[in-house]
Amino acid sequence: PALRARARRTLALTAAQFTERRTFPVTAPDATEDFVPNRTIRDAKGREQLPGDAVRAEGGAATGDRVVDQAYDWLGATFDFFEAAYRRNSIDGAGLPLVSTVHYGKDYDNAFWNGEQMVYGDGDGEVFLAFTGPLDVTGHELTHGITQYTANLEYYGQAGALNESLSDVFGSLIKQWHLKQPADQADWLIGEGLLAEGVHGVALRSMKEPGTAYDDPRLGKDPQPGHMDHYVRTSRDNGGVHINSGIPNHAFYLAATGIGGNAWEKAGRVWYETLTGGELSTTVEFAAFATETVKTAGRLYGEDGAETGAVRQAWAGVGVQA
Ligand code: ASN
Ligand code: ZN
Repeated sequence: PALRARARRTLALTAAQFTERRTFPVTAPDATEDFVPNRTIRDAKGREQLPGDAVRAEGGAATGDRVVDQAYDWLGATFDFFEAAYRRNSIDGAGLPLVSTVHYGKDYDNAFWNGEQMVYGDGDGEVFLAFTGPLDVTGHELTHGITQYTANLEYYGQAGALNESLSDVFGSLIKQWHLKQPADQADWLIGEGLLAEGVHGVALRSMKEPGTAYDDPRLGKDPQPGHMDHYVRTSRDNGGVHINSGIPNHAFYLAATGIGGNAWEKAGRVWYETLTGGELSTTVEFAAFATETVKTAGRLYGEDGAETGAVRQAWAGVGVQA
């Protein structure tokens, strides 16, 4: 895959590739403007020390360590998605090198963006499998980097829940794009395949039905609301950033399925331009974010456009006044 990706980027496009690229309507195909990722995978070898030893650089051969190679491939898929769908060149829009450290800690049950790079635990094998497995988890963490370089949303309360939701939105869109699934065929799950066998659940979160992803003695029940009526006021989890993100997550699901077609094309573009457009305050709350998505949709598709109507309805559907 590395070789193929390199060849595609450095050689002139064939007619078939030209056509393939044309399926993304956002930019004119231009081989000379192709962006190229610069990935490094590092290995913490079971310690909680960053950044760890470099084990695979851009263009390097597969290592045979499934976790290393998966991290490399999913970084590539995520980079390719932002280029193809929104013509974005990496996390900062200017080709920032992508660094991921794997095998972080022992039985470490999480993955995160630390402000500079992505970090993945192997999971404990009892509740969680390796966090490098699901593509949307990599998409989620890398999107935290994009948010940091753009709207820089405070990681607390409603702004934090929006920060979390944007990572879920683009994490899911990357997976949908990779699988070529239109909105009505996608599972809208985050972290499907991450839960070990025997855990009663399907994923970490569900954008389609927040609150239904798992219910297991070891994990508790998925705490996400999908409507403002069930907004959770808590000081835990940075004011519920991974909890109340269910509300804007579900709004995105409603907008994307209301519009129809491929979610990354229209609904995704509205959310992407809202995130990167420079109009959001770092402490923006749900209502102001919703208003901004409606403005963005109006600009892209017309104030009376069906797409804009779907965005308005989506926020109304989760009890947020846009
Ligand atoms: N996986 C989590 C996230 O990206 C880690 C965290 O809460 N910082 O949101
Ligand atoms: Zn997150």
